[in-house]
Amino acid sequence: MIFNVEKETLPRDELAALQLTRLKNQCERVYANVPFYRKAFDEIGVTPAQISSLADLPRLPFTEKQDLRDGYPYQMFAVPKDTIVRLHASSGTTGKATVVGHTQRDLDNWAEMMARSLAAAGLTSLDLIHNAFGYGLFTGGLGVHCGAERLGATVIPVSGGGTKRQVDLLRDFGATALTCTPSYALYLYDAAREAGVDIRELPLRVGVFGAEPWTDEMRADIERKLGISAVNVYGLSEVMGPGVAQECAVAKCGMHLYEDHFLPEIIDPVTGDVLPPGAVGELVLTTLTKEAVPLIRYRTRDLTSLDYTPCACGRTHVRITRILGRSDDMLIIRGVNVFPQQIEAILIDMEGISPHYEIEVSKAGNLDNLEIKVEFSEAMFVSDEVRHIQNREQRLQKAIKDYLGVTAKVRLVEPQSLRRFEGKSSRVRDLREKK
Ligand code: DLL
Repeated sequence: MIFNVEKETLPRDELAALQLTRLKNQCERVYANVPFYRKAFDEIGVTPAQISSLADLPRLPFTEKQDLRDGYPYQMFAVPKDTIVRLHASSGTTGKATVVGHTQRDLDNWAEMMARSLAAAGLTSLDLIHNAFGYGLFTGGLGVHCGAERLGATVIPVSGGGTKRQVDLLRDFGATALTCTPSYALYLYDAAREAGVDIRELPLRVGVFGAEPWTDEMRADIERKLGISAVNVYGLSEVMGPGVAQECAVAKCGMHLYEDHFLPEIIDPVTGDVLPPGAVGELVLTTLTKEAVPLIRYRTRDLTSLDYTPCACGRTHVRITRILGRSDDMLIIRGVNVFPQQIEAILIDMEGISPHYEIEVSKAGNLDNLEIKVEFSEAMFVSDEVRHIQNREQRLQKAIKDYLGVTAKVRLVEPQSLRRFEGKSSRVRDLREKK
């Protein structure tokens, strides 16, 4: 079902006209109300009045996460504080938090986009949504919650944590949809098995997963284990939260980005040049309707590409392909660029291996050392002999060498021995000194 047929299937020329009107308006507003933008526009000698076509977008300045940190807490706000009705913040791994405010209209738009997303995932007002994204400053919980209510579905605000209890709730309440990180879906599966609950026998039929990178192989694994259809939801707190882009259940081929609210570009992360459709690079987003904290050309650091080919679902909005990683997550191992998702795809493809892994990069003398620990599955643990384990380790090492061109030491470890995550997973440890 398409939640907002008018907006989600707008012919592309009408969409472009709407975007231009909104872009001009956003530029006027940030120039008038946010000193950071007035200075940035002045420095490159552009005034909002000079923007006469969408092709002018690359002339505008970028906004970086650091700019939001520097403006902590309220300097990027474009509206008086008394019109802010909610604050969210992302803690980030380094440095200060970034604080994002929302006006009532911002929250209304967000709820609508999230409702569009849940509908695109195949949900309706008849569904019961077990929302295991964390509630709080993190945008996942409340973002999905308000979207579910806007759809008219029943939302169960479980939040993160208390995994045993979550299994009971899934079984007793009979949720038809699960929303959480993909790694937590697998964690729930393990916990359910331990409790003797087979999720496949429950009414659960749809999973909407996001907030961290995952692969098609992981999707297949989750769909098989939980007996559901799993789709991808994308978003980031600086720009809004979950529901910036959503994969449709019809095609499962990239995530429709709500272009009536966001203008996407793909740039070369090193030069900043705009890349053509289809090229992989960093996603840059300009908000078109945000009132409280509008952002011009925000560098997300997420690597993806834009797909403008028509989609079987009938939505006209561009699709971003699955996030391949973050430009700042890329590991350079003996000169070779490697993304953790590439390693994950190889691991999950091998039979007898569970999707739980850890990547550690260290220095041995001057050389980079890559070690991957991955759990073998319960079934293999019970049945396998030591020599089979060694054989699998060697096969994985060879596959990694063949596909990625790096030498890795792979160690298969016992089921349940690696860390589990209730929110976003963190599977990479880089112990090398940063220059
Ligand atoms: O993670 C918002 C969100 C909540 C999205 C729930 C989806 C579901 P932040 O904490 O600000 O916001 O983190 C944003 O998470 O820049 C990506 O690097 C990553 N991310 C989000 N969704 C996906 C996804 C939320 N579907 C950062 N695939 C983003 C890969 C994702 N990475």
